[in-house]
Parts: sequence; C-alpha cells; structure tokens
Amino acid sequence: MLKVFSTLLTHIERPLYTSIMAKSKFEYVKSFEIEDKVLPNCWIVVRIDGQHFHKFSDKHKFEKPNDIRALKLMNKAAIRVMSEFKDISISYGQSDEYSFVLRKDTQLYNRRGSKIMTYINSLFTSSYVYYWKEYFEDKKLLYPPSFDSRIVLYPTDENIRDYLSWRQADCHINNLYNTTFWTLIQKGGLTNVEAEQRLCGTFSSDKNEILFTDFGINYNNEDEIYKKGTILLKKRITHPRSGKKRQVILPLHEDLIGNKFWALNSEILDIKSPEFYEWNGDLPKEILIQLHIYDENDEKMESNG
Ligand SMILES: Nc1nc2c(ncn2[C@@H]2O[C@H](COP(=O)(O)OP(=O)(O)OP(=O)(O)O)[C@@H](O)[C@H]2O)c(=O)[nH]1
Ligand SMILES: [Mg+2]
Repeated sequence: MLKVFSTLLTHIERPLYTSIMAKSKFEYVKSFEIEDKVLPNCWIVVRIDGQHFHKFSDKHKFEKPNDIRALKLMNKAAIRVMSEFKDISISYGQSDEYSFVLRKDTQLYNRRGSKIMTYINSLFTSSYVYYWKEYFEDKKLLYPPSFDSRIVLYPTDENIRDYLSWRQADCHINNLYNTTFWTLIQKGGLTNVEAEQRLCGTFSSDKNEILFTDFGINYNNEDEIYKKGTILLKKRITHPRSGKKRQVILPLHEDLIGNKFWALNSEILDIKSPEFYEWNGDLPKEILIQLHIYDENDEKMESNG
C-alpha cells in the first residue's frame, strides 16, 4: 500500500519537480557543454574503424587475407546507415573501416558534430551485430564488437576527392601486401616471420612479380572488391520486373582516383539528385533486397516483384 502511494506521489509530483530542476542551482553545469557545430560549407567525413579487429578477425576465424562475408557485412551495415541518413552522398569502405561523406550543405542535426558522428557510429555498430547471422550463418558472434569514429572536415572538392583517393590507395597497398604475405605462407610454406622478411623493402612491382613468377597469380585478376574496396552511391536503376526507375544504394568496386569516376558521377560534387545507372549483369542480393525482390527475413526470392 505504501509502495502504491509513493508511486502515485512520484507521478503527481514529477512535472513540479522537473520545473524546479530547470531553475535549480545545478542548472549552471549545462554551460560546461561545448558547442560543437562544425564549419559551414565543408564536406563532412565520418570515418569509423573496428576496434582491435586484428584480434576480432582471429577469434572469429576470418579467412585470410580477405573474408568476403566480413566485407559484405560491413557493406550491409553501411547501406543501412546511408539509407537512414539521406545527406550522405558517397561512402567508401575497406577492411574494418568505413567513411561516410555528408554533402557540404547538410543541415543534419544543425551540423552538430557529436550528434552526427555518434548516431552514424551507433547505427553502424548495431547493424553490424544485427546482420551478423546473415553473413556468418554457422559462426556465433563471440563478443560485442566496437568501432571508433572521427569527424574530418574538407573545405574543397579537391580535398574530398583526395581523401577518398587516399583511402582507396591504402586499400590497394594493404591488399597487395596481404595477398602476397598470405600466399607466401599458405602456398609457399613460409612462416609468418619468413614471409615478413621476404617482403621487407619490396616495391609493388616486386610483390606482383613474386605472385606471378612463384605462384602463377596475376594480381590484376584478383576480385575487385579486395583491390578497390566498396563505394556506395545513390543511383536510379531500372527495376528488373516493373521496368520503372527506382533509387537504390549501389555497391561499386571501381577506381575512384582517376577523373573518369568523377565525370560519370558528377552529381556527387555538384550536389544534385542521383543519376540513372545502367547496371550490367545480374543484380546482387544487396540491391534485390532494396527493390523488395529478395526478402531478407524470409531469405528467399519473392515471387511477385
Ligand atoms: N583475416 C582477415 N582479417 C581482417 C579482414 N578485414 C580486416 N581484418 C583485420 O582487421 C585489421 C584492421 O586493421 P587495423 O584497423 O589497423 O587494426 P585493428 O586491430 O583494428 O586496430 P585498431 O583499429 O587500432 O583498434 C587488419 O589488420 C586485419 O587483421 C579480413 O577480411 N580477413
Ligand atoms: Mg581497426
């Protein structure tokens, strides 16, 4: 009875208590909060990166040097983020990192940096966990992964292009190294230390040569997703069943360092609506889900498009 009475009292008193709080002597602590509105007219990059993924990938027995399931899970989480935050005009991911580029005129959360960064990071992280079982069906998630994040502002179009080029060049350098390193171990029988010594001081051309001469591997023929990473772009494509134009987020694995990419996708820097994209070949599952042709919950193709 006493408990019921005190609960009632708490409910009755709450509005009064709140208004007293607003004027309490503690109110001054609010002034310690820092205004973190980011500069206007700058491209906003939010980059997230897996914490201790060296250990995380070991514990979950990721395939070496690349585990396609892990990369596709990263892409899935990033597509989720991009579909939620409409002002992200392009995203780029490789390994355990993803960069989200918000258009320079965005007014998202009044350009409050910490709001933008933490919402993107938490949605990405929860999506990574949420969709884990879709990609690692037989593998249990052993502990909760986490991602760090940062915000970087780029004032010019050249800066944002160079930023994305930097990340893609990093992908290429790491992938060439990792591919050669793990080939020396898996196919050449070297130990980790021996492989590291063999690659010490080598240039890209040397690594290409080792792969080709010693193992008959032409690096150029490796999968594009490993060599180039993943670019996520909003585009309009033709729905394969209705024939109507539909906007989707496309995962692309192509060069973004050269001018060709920026000429073909000029809407990114011009801040315009998504352009039409002629997709050649079969649409991947990630796009079929967005077109509601593939039901990700039922894990089957829908019969009526
Ligand atoms: N085997 C395997 N490992 C991967 C794959 N993708 C990412 N990783 C691992 O994730 C690491 C990512 O690099 P970093 O971000 O520099 O390393 P980290 O251990 O996450 O360190 P911090 O980011 O500083 O916490 C790589 O070095 C790999 O060990 C993959 O597809 N396969
Ligand atoms: Mg990391």
